[in-house]
Amino acid sequence: MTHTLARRSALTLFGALAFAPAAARAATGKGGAMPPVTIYHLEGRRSERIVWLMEELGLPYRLEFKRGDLGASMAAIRAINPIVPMAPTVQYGDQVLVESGAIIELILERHGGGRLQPAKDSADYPHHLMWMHYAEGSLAPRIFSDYRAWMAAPPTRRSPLVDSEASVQFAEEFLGKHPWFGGAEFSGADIMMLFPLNVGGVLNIFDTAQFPKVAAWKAKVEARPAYQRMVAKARPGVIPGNLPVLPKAPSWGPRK
Ligand SMILES: N[C@@H](CCC(=O)N[C@@H](CS)C(=O)NCC(=O)O)C(=O)O
Repeated sequence: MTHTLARRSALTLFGALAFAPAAARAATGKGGAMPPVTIYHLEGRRSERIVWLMEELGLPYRLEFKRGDLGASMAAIRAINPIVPMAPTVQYGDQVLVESGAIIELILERHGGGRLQPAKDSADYPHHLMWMHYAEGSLAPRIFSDYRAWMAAPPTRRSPLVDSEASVQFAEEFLGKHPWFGGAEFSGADIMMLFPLNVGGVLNIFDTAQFPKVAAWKAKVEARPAYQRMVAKARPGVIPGNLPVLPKAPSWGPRK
């Protein structure tokens, strides 16, 4: 009890609390009433995924961050998640959760009412599930490890291992055959895939000009009203603490 009160008063120190318009409504889904959800957020980071998801579903949430101040936003995360203070950290009822993919799956399974994921027995479901996991399991780690390698010393030949460029090429080829990472319909997989594809392009870890289908898909998802609402609430100004951009996007050409 004391702990809860202390936490609550600490949170009131943070200026940028935002509430979804639907917050007053009871949240129900397949799994019944949703417990209170607080999204601990860093602007421009992966926590945007959860805000976007909740906006797509019209579910209530409390958004916790200090505008333009990564240190203060991080302090709020650390207060409830001191060992792995990561964004997103989500308070779901009395549980503290990390891993954006798992949080998205949880919300969809329990409160999505069948929205934003293909039917389990459909041909699209395996694709949806693969991209849900590919985003953080394969793509993001390669983007960030290649970024670190190129910042330290640009390699002179292509690694025989699967690199960022090949990881994006795989996505490009899928989008040549399907409109969304969820298959025929927009799904949670599209929400998962945007962050690494955005970061990789912005930081010049791959050359966006080589991937026109990814570029067209990105324009389509960013035009969604729920995405725009997320931007207005969760990224209201300049993104603080951006990493330095690589001078030139490495390009080895398509992996055969
Ligand atoms: N796989 C995790 C990654 C979370 C993560 O690393 N988030 C970054 C922000 S985009 C973070 O909190 N970095 C702070 C740090 O690693 O200290 C997820 O998808 O939620």
